[in-house]
Amino acid sequence: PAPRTVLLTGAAGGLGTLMRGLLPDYGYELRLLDLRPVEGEPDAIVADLADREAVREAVRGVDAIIHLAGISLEASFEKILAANIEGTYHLYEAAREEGVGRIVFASSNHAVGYTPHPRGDEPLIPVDTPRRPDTFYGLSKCFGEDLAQLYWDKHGLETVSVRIGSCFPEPTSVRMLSVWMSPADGARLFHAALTAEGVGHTVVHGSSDNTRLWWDLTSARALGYDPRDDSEPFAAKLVAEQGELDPADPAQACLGGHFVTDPPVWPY
Ligand code: NAI
Ligand code: 15L
Repeated sequence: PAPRTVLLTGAAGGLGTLMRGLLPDYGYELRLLDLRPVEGEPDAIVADLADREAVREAVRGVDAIIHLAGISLEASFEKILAANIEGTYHLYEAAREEGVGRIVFASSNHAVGYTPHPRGDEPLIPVDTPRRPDTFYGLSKCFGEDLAQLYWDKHGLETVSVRIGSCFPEPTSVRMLSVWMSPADGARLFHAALTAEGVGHTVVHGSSDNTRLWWDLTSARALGYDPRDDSEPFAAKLVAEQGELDPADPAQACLGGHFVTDPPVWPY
């Protein structure tokens, strides 16, 4: 049966807030969790993924989980380790112990951020492109995807890992024209990931059907995802302001954009 009660971790964050607004229209009852209180949601569970007891209680009785909680940008290895690596492990353990059947995992383009983006007629980036994390953050998403594979193979716990591009109300850079996922398409993709049958562990690219698309959406469409949006209406203004991407600039040549060149955060 299709999942009805869904735990949304990271519910206070940007994407969590967008999805809290959109997913109830698909018939889901959301249980919310975040480290921070969720505005306007007094019943939301305020807990750290480090707290295994709280995480186990939070997953008890839900049909599925959308796992968004964690550090969403580059940070020190220690912080990424606690929130994204250990935190995701705690969530998977809790889901296994409580018999939750499926997790939709918010992976990221930064798991493969060093992949050069296609130019001209070059082929789209396939979903099985080799891992090329561009940060400790991206590396934690590689870990999450591998954890998901392990829990499928060993425990029969299903996951759809969504390598999200940029999910914000509007694209704000020329790069984002290629990787943008409109919030409405995000909700469509999460709904497809929750309801498609027999996903095992499936990796999909998470974006709208953008004119300037860099990656292949075949595995997402195979779940039943039917994107409706395209960033192109935002293109003229952004290109006029920022210019077209310069492939000779390392910060503009790869899928991960400036994440590949941003100063390291490790604490030297
Ligand atoms: P965000 O930073 O706005 O939200 C993340 C939320 O997780 C925050 O509310 C934070 O309090 C919570 N959190 C952090 N550590 C936690 C912990 N230890 N225990 C419990 N909660 C904790 O990030 P955003 O943009 O909403 O992204 C959500 C997820 O989607 C993240 O996992 C991010 O890596 C992933 N993602 C988002 C993209 C986007 O375009 N928004 C692109 C690619 C991936
Ligand atoms: C991500 O993984 C981040 O969580 C988000 O804030 C954006 O930076 C996005 O990638 C992106 O690549 O634009």
